[in-house]
Amino acid sequence: MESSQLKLYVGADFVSAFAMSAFVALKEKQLPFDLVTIDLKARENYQADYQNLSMTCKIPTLVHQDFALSESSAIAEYLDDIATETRKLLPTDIRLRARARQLQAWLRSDLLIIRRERPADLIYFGKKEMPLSDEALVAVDRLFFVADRLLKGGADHLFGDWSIADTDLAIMLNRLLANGDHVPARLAAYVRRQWDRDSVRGWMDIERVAPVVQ
Ligand SMILES: N[C@@H](CCC(=O)N[C@@H](CS)C(=O)NCC(=O)O)C(=O)O
Repeated sequence: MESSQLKLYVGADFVSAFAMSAFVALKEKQLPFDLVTIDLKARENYQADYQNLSMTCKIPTLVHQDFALSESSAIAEYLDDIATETRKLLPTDIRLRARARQLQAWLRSDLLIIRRERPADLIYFGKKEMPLSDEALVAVDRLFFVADRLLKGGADHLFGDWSIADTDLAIMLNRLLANGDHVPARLAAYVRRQWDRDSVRGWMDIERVAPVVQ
């Protein structure tokens, strides 16, 4: 495919879990792309130019030639559709692919309390001293149950070969692990394996400026 016109719009702070997922997807597909930053604090994402691209005013947005697409999981599916010659981001087996989509949808629509109490920026800029609330602990238990059920004993990945759902799950688990919260050893090892991937290292290696604490 002709990928020279791929652009990925991400937040200028490079902390969004969704931007990371789209970035990792492009890297795993080995597609060259330009990274374009949007200053979310300056509300650049609400300016007309970006709204016209994204519709939703959210990052990430992928631009491919004259087509713009937001929503990180939709971006991964689109990349699999346009670049068939490189590694698949989602499993090829119909049921495993459905399961991967189930997990992706759940991670994006539920567990908001974990996202609130353990925001992704702590992965880069240090810990939150606040203990998890009782409500968050219930969500954490459910997260561990789902992860434990899907990650078969001894398996490196959720669905046989690596898939983008591995990155999405590892990001959610790393909100806890990076903060020093308890994560079962097997799941902690899984997160570290995911963090060892070149695609994830590529994201982690981006230079970030820590926010000024007021
Ligand atoms: N479900 C979307 C979530 C995207 C999202 O919430 N992006 C946040 C950054 S983490 C954003 O653009 N926030 C800016 C704003 O709402 O003003 C996805 O998976 O891409």
